[in-house]
Amino acid sequence: MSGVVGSASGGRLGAFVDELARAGVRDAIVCPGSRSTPLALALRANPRIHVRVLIDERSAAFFALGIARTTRRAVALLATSGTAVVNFAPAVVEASLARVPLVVLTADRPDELRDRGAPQTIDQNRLYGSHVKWYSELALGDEAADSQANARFVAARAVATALAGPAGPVHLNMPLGDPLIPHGDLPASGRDGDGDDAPFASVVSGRPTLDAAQIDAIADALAANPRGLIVAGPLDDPASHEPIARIAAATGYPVVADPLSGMRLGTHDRSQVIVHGDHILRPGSWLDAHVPDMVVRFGAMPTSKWVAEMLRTARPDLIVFDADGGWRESALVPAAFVRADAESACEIAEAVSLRRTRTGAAHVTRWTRAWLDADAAAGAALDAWLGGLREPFEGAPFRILGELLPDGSVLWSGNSMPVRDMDAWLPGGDRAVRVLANRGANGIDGVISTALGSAASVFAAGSAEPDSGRYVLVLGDVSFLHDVGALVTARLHAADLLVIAINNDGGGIFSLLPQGRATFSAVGLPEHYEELFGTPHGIALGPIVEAFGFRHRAADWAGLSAAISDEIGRPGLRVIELRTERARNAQLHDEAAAAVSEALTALAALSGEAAP
Ligand SMILES: Cc1ncc(C[n+]2csc(CCOP(=O)(O)OP(=O)(O)O)c2C)c(N)n1
Ligand SMILES: [Mg+2]
Repeated sequence: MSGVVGSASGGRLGAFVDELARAGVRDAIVCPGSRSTPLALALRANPRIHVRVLIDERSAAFFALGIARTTRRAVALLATSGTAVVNFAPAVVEASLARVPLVVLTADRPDELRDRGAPQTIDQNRLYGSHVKWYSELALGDEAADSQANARFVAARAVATALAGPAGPVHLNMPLGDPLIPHGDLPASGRDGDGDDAPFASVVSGRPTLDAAQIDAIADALAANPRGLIVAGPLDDPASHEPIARIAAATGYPVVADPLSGMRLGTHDRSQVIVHGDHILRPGSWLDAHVPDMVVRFGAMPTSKWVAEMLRTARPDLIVFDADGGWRESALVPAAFVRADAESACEIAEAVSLRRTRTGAAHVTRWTRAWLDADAAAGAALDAWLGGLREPFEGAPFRILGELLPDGSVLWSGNSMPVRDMDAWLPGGDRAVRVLANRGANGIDGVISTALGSAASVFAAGSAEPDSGRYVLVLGDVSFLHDVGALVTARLHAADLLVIAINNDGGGIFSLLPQGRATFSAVGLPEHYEELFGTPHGIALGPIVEAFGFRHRAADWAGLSAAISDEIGRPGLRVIELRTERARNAQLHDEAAAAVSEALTALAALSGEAAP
């Protein structure tokens, strides 16, 4: 056995890390610490794993999440014992709910030093609770001859478990005894130098498929309901584009496409894609005349609250496709969950197509056209309204980016208003733009760190997508300040990321929610609105960004498009700041919604009853 690291045996640690690499891990984010030394060295010694060292575990974990999201590979994440481990928690939770594969490695004290007042020792046992798919302790201090095999087995299982659908985080807590520093060589990178690349343990598993009778039953239901709708929610899976488009084509169902569904932008068939679902599904005379009898959902629950609202009031027959066995249906209406992969979904489309051809039914019906007309009318109303605007509007960056982003770009949105504005304003198009957000737990934390990790993975081996190197993030000021530590992360690991910060001096979303300022005024407590929700901070972003050595640029309304166009594709981290005003922003959102509502009402009056 070549190479020894401390008493914890480099052979076993080397084997463990080598097996991570054999299972496909290419990136490791390492946070410095003493207890984790042997693992840090073992990761660093493996030539197939790109190690990045970040000092803030909270930011580091989101950075790892960003890489894993972007490359669709499991990323290893290492921290020393103590509170360092707890700082991973927000990103672990997001990874769990957003189905992102992370292998979390936490160094711990050996058993005899736990719960005895030893320094930097906390209870790390199952620390992330139900938010990880698998937890195990891996003690590598045992000198037994077969423990290399065990180390490899655990590494293989950790990566396979993180990747298996639904993907998610796994946690290995690793007690490491003294001495922690290496004596002798660093761990060997191969399995005792034999050059063999085969994983020690691997998984062979079947596709989730349906039999002919199951396909027929679903096809019968779809063919019998011409007034149907496909709702494509957040789903970052290029393999889903074709089945969704094919089911749409076969049924005539319009596809209400969440910006995070991947269906809005790309080269797939978008002929039935509805971009302005967030506007069209709002209560009104148009929707009253177009209530669907059947809804087929793909992906997570959509960003727009109006979809769930529609499901609750219309109670259509609901079919939810989720090959990974999820139960995501928060509208609480009766639903059938279909565990079918893309190929089975295409077979369903084929079966529906046959039925419609047999009965002579058209595929694109009056119903389909009515939705497409509404989408066009909503788009035209929004463009006309925006075109006449002489003051900054928070939705505008997404309209601009939809036009400007080239093939292979990645667009990230922060939570709160940016993701909602993206839903309302990001247009469709044929450029392959990947659109992402941390919508697992909708946190406003770690947003910049995640996008930095995503942008840094341009350099990672094996990125699954064509990559233009154009990474853009749009987020709010509170989210920016929450993750200001990401600027340290950006100093340590350069990434080409354009950040567009919408600075409305606080949480603008609350002005649009029921606890908005008007409600507080109505009960005579207007000052508490600002204190509890508005949270004005008066902090200028420019000096902060510049203090870390990055480029900051304030954009006025007239120059916004030119500023974005100018900054897209430049190297390094850049921040464009757009100043807006929260109360005025709420009014502008109402105005835009009214413009669409007016256009849709006119359309409803014109077309009358929209029978298929
Ligand atoms: C970690 C976390 N803390 C708190 C919240 C609750 N929250 C949702 S939106 C928001 C305000 C966000 O403000 P900003 O980022 O400026 O976006 P804006 O609302 O102005 O668009 C807060 C505090 C959250 N979602 N996540
Ligand atoms: Mg804000």
